[in-house]
Amino acid sequence: MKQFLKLYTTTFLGLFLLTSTPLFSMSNGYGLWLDYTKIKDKVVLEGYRSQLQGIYLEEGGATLKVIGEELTMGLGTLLDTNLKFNALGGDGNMLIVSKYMNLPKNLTEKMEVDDLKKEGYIIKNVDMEGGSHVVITARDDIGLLYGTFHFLRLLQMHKPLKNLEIVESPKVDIRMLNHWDNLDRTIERGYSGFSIWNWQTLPDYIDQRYIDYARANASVGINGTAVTSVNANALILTPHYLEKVKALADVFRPYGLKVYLTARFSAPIEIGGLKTADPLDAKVIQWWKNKADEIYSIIPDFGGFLVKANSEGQPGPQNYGRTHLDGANLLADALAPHNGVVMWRAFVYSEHDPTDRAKQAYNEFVPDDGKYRENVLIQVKNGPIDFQPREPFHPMFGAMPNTPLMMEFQITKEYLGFATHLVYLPKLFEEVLKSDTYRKGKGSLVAKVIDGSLNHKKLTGMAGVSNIGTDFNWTGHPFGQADWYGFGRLAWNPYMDSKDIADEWLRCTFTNDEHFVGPVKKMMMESREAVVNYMDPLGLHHIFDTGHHYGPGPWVDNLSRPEWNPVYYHKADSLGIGFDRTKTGSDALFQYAPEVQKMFTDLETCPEEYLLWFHHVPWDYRLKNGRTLWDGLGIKYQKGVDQVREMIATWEQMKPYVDDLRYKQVTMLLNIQLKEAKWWRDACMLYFQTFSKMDFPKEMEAPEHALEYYRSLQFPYAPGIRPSWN
Ligand code: GCV
Repeated sequence: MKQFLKLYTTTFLGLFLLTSTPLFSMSNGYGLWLDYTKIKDKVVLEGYRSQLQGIYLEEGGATLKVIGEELTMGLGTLLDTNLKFNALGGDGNMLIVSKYMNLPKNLTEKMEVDDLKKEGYIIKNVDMEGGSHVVITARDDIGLLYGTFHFLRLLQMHKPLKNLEIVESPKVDIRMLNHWDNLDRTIERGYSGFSIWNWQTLPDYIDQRYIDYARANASVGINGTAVTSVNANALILTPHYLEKVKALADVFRPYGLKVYLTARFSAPIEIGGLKTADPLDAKVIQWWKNKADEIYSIIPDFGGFLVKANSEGQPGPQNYGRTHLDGANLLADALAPHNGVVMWRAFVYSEHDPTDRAKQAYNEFVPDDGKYRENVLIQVKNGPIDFQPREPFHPMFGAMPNTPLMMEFQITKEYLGFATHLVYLPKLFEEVLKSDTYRKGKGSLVAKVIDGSLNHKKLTGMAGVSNIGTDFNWTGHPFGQADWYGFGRLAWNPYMDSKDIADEWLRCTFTNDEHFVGPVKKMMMESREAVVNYMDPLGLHHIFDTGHHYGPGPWVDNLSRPEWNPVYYHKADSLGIGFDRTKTGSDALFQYAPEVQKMFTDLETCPEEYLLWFHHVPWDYRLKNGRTLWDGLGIKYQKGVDQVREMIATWEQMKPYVDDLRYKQVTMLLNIQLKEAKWWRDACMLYFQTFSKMDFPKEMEAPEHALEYYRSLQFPYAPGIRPSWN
């Protein structure tokens, strides 16, 4: 970690002069969850020192070298000692890191490798003559690297090594970040600075950040990255840029991180000089084939293409009267000889389609189930609209048994308070993954679609839209790191409990002190419900202010496309509020399995979290607690505000356990969050009151301003918006 600090000291000297506490002498967040510090607990430290007296590391290429460096740095700092790298066979308790086939026979005999898959690993304590060893073994180098990170995490968390027996294999093949980074270094929906990819100085200048980025991803098992935005620029596919991408791929390779690119569908015209991008045109077909060959000649382990087509103005096959199927298969054929994949996004909706936006993706894709090439994955957002604080799971999950469907989560908080709100996203991710699609009876969880087990899919994947930028601590909010970390852990194993992930992250990032871990973990776990309460309670959705999505805008009704207007989603009127998606309304519910339809259709069984997502309900409708819908809405908004107050109270108690810098940062951010939670409550309730004409419930605090004040707020420079949308 020291070298990172040194590197950034110079850059931040200016900042240092402005602050009373020198940034480079304290934990500033750059080291993420990998900021190994010396173990202070003497008993734990001595235990580890006697258990780890030397290291045997098999010889090998670049990944083995990375493992050696990580162990030297990690163990050197955690145990405050310089462990020697020894040959096998001496006396003493050793850490042995070696691929299975290279272990001596007396050790292989003790390893159960039948279940061990590609990239998987075993960490096992083996007592033998000569010592009690900890063995990290795998089938491949990357498995050893992942095992090494897991092993170091055990030490960071003060876990016992005695009798250790861990067998881990990833449940999902492609575990990747999607960067919505533009070539000019702005980031669509990015709130943590600019893009970390400096295209101007690549390929000659390798920023230390690229290496640290790869290392951080490897530490949680992320093995892919699409470095450019889905609103793609065709230039990334030109030789000039491919050389730069190659430089990144070379840095990432030892860490098991593959590069993917976003492919602009009209690239054959824009950079290829063709007159058309029609997917059935012979010249277009040849152009993509040549392009794929060219990319692989430069980057032999290139992952493939990620494509947004015919969505929000992006070009696509439908411009030529063709289908998504035609487009996806065109690119798949070009990549297939090189084992590349196409991730074709299902986030499509059209202003020319008057049906409920929530229904459009399913209608476009499901009829072609089974017709996609084997190397195509359809990438589906977790819910049918767009990364709202809460959405029901996307009806496509489970509805295409003959096509690999991969998950797209959003790690950056476009609709969850940007990088200023503390909202622990793995809780949201877990809720989606554990949702039951009922497609093959009870227990057909979304997680089973994603890991391929529901329909025996060979190719599987999970993507997360990155929240990473040039901010010193990568993610702006110190707790945003937990979302990156948690995404990686869930992509590795979609059945993990988000609470366990929070526990790991807190211990590795801050401290093992239970006085800290307990309350802060509770705060993180409750933070997701808090944001739902103060933004979108009871199934409300997409009532954000225009374009930038910063703050409330339930009144917006003047955008060119109907489905871009919040009024389209809440449908408040004098009778009530909510989107009727039952048979009497858009019938979007029809797209779910009968059991799910039934549950959401019946007001008795529809969970209140989804009430206004599926139903238009009268203002005086009685909720399960006997209160009217109107009162219930106000009570939820108030609860969200109160929950943020509780978060602040919790954090105030944490001062003794956190470094000064992060303590202050989180304190300031929580206060912004409180201010904005009140803003949401007041703006939404005042606006909805113009329809309900009812008094606020007694539990709700009086709004601070009149509705007109909230309606007048403008934020022309709110971050993260595409310049053309401003
Ligand atoms: C990259 C939403 C966002 C857009 C984003 C789009 C997508 O509409 O607001 O910024 O574009 O989703 O996922 O393609």
